[in-house]
Amino acid sequence: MRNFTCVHDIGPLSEALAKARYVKENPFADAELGRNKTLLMVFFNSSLRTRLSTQKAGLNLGMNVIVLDINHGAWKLETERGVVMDGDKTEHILEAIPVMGSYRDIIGVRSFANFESKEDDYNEVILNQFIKYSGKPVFSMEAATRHPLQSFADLITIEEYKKTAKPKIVLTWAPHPKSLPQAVSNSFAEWINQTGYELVITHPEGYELDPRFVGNARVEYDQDKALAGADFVYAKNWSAYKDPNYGKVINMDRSWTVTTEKMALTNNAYFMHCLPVRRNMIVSDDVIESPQSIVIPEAANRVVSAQTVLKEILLGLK
Ligand code: AN0
Ligand code: CP
Repeated sequence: MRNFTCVHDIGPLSEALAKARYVKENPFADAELGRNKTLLMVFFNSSLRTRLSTQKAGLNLGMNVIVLDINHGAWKLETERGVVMDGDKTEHILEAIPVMGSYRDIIGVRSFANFESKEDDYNEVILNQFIKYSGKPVFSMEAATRHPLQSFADLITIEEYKKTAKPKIVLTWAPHPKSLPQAVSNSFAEWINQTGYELVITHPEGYELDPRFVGNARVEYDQDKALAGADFVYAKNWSAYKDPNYGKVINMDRSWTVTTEKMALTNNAYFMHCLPVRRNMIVSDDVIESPQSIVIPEAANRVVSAQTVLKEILLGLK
């Protein structure tokens, strides 16, 4: 594997999950693989889990790790070609990317949708410039449309907790005061759609996701109906995808918050969320603190997904 930006880069999921299990059971088996190889992690946006788990994954593989926060300490970057740079941007991304490329062997990039142009966001303009101009393998640490390291960790977690061969998984929208990307939800749907598990996506009208990610999942506008019989409830907020409201919060209906009453409709489902989560907006204190909440093991599996991906990229360098 050279680049990792979506589910299709990892190969057959059964094999990827077997590799992840091996990594989880033998975290230091490949401590020589990354010797003298440098991992550079570039963040255009904040992070707690991705920052720590991906560094830990690189260190477990014996890599040297460098982290750069573009907006704290680096020069402000212009990303559009042809702009007269007489404003606050000091450096162009077209120089910055190959310079960064010259300092490392593998690069991870976090660059959220900025909601200024749906076309640029959905064409992954920033991530693709890294792929095109850095000359080195690139992996996504959440880009504009997907968060594949998260989805891989989510699926590893579902495999660990599922009680039936084909669990019912419900992705539910929940309210949030600020505009959030669709990336986590898009990506979750994209990965679960590859498994053959039952996927139901529920949200208020107006929050329809890009049909390319929804795929064959069932869309249900009644959250209670969607939750009936669920084995896993995956909560997430996202802003509107559909025009003319792209990137906007169009309602904050708190009747969509995942509460004990909502969880009672399910088949004693496990509760999942990628974190960070706003309590009592997305999920009640009671639900996130309940024994059915698996958000902490889910976050712990971020090391496993990152290490599995980095290992595959390192093997591809040989
Ligand atoms: C981000 C999002 O919704 O995409 C990152 C989640 C992993 N969340 C926030 O910005 C709060
Ligand atoms: N889930 C996740 O990616 O968290 P961070 O934004 O803290 O990295």
